Formats: sequence, C-alpha cells, structure tokens
Amino acid sequence: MFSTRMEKPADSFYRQLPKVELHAHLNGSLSVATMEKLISRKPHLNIQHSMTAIHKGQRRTLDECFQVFKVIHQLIDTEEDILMVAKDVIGEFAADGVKYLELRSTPREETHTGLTKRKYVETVIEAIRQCKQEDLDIEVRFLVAVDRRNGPQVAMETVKLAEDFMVSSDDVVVGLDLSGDPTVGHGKDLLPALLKAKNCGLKLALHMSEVPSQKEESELLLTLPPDRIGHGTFLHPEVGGSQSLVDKVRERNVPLELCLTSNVKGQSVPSYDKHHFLYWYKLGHPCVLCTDDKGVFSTELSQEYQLAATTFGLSREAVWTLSQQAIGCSFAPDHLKEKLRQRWVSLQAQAS
Ligand code: 6MZ
Repeated sequence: MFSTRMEKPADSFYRQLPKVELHAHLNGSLSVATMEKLISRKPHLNIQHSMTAIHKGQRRTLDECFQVFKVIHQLIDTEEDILMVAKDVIGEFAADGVKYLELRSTPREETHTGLTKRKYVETVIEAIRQCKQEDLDIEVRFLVAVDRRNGPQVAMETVKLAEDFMVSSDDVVVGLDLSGDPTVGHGKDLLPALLKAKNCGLKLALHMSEVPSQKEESELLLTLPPDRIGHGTFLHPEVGGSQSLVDKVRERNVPLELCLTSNVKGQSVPSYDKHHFLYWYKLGHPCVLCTDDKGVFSTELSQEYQLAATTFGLSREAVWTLSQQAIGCSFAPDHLKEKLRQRWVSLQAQAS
C-alpha cells in the first residue's frame, strides 16, 4: 500500500506570500502525486511511497536520508522521467506562491537507458523552458550539483558541463551546488573544481558545516568565498563551530540557506526552537528560508515560513521582509531582481 499522507497545508497568508526558493534538490522535491506516477511506471522495482518520504513526527538519521535518495534515483532513469519530475516540481512550487526558484540537481548517467549527464542537464533546462512557455507564474534558474561522494575528477567534469551550459542555456544555468553526504570526502580535494567554477562566472552555493566534523573544511571553503552557504548548521560557537567562522561569514556577507524541517527531521538540529535560524537572524545576517527536499521531508515553502514565524514569533511585516530579502540573495541577474522587488511591492500593497 502507498502512503498518501500529506502534512497540513500552511495558512493562506503563507501560501499567498510571494516567496523565493533557493535551496531545492530536484529529486528530493517530488510530491506524493509525482512519486505515484513514477512507481506505477516501474512496478517491478517494488518501491513504496513510505520508503521515499519522512512524515510528520518521524525522524531519520542523515545517513538514512541519503539512503532515501538512492531509492528515489532508481525510479528516475530516463529523459522522460526527468522531464516529468522537473515540470511537476516547478508547477508545485508555483502553486505554493514561489515566484523565483533555483532548482539544483546532480547530473546522472544511466547506461541501461542511454541517459547521459549532458542529456540530463538538457532535459532539466527543457522542463524549465516548457514551464515558461506554459506561462507559469514563476522564474526558474538551475544550479548544476556536484555530489561530493564522487570525488575531484567527477567534480571537475561537472564544472565543465555547467560551464558549457552557462554559455548555451540563455542564463538558465547560473551556478554550481556542492552537496551529497557530508561525512564522505573532503572539500580540500574539490577546491580546484570549485575555483574553476568561480573563475568562469558560475555562482557557488555550497553545503557547509552540515555536520560538526566539517569545521576545518568550512574554514577552507570560506577562502573562495562561496556566494551562499547551504545549512551552515554547525558554524557558530554555541554548537561547536567557532567565532572565527562566524566572523568570516559575516565579513564576506555570505547568505545562509536555512531548511528548518529538513534539519529537524534529519536530526542535525534537536528541535525547531533550537534551529540556528535564530542565531543568524538576531545578528541581522541574510538568511533565506528554503525546503531542501520538500518531497522527502514532506514540507512546502509556505510551511517553512509559517514554522519560522510561529517558532520565533515573527510578525507578518517581518515575514514579508524575510521573503523580500531573499531576492537579493538569489543568483538572478539585476534586471530580474528589480522586477521581482517591484512585484513584491505591488503584491504587498494588494494584500494590505
Ligand atoms: C546534502 C543533499 C541533501 O541531485 O538527485 N542532497 N546533500 N545534504 C542534504 N540534506 C538533507 N539533500 C539532498 O537530488 C538528490 C541529491 O541531492 C543531494 C544529495 O546528493 C542527493 O543525492 P538530485 O536532484
């Protein structure tokens, strides 16, 4: 039996609030409906939805979360699958009030279906184009992801692929993500690839200090510096990071992508009220609320805003400011940022 259990949707204020999503892994973002379409296409795999999502009140270790991605990847191994999931995910973010989305995904090759990494990226870009043609009310950009597990050579090849598409995709590919199991590999080995990406104009969104053991790696990655930090859970001294790391992040004004539900369900943060959002928010440091993997963690961006507001007592005005400030942290070109800011102003005027 499939589990079709959904979390309670957020209140209409949070759904209608225009939002910017900057940290969304494509294959972690599949809804129950999309998952069921995939499962019915590949019944022989005997995968059930309960194996691909973590519901309310449930927790998993980070390691178990990474096992979930392996299951999901088995279901998505053709161009047709990728086109469908990317279009579904974009449509769902749009329906949740997201006006600007940066989607990230790791190019994969599947020899048994003939899928290549280049085709993978082309197909995601095609999905973004089709959504634009269909007039969905959302602007989408793509970050090509480097999975740290695959080592320096694959990282370099991925950067070259991203560079090619940055040139040919008409500004759809804007950056590079570094993600994957944080307990595997070391950032120092990936530094040459990341530097190459930076030098060719790709923006860098790097997962950093997602687990406590990454202190030294974070020091090193901050020398680049990245354009945004994913999670940064263990950067600050109260959780075993250091004041020097905090100072560097602040001096370089590197925004943080923060994913409350993901961190609590993945057990890197013990409870919502202990989330490091509060530490950075109180410092006035740029923080962007994100979903990470809305499918795996059964959430939506509107829910993340509602959770932050209720947990930390944010006023509606503060919530509007938070969503508006995310525009400045995006990798959108200046003209698009300006257009989005104007949109926020008119939507806020309509809402009040
Ligand atoms: C680090 C994560 C992640 O690329 O196949 N990914 N990496 N930390 C996380 N926190 C929970 N959540 C997802 O999407 C799935 C891949 O995104 C990365 C992992 O590499 C995962 O395999 P794509 O679209």
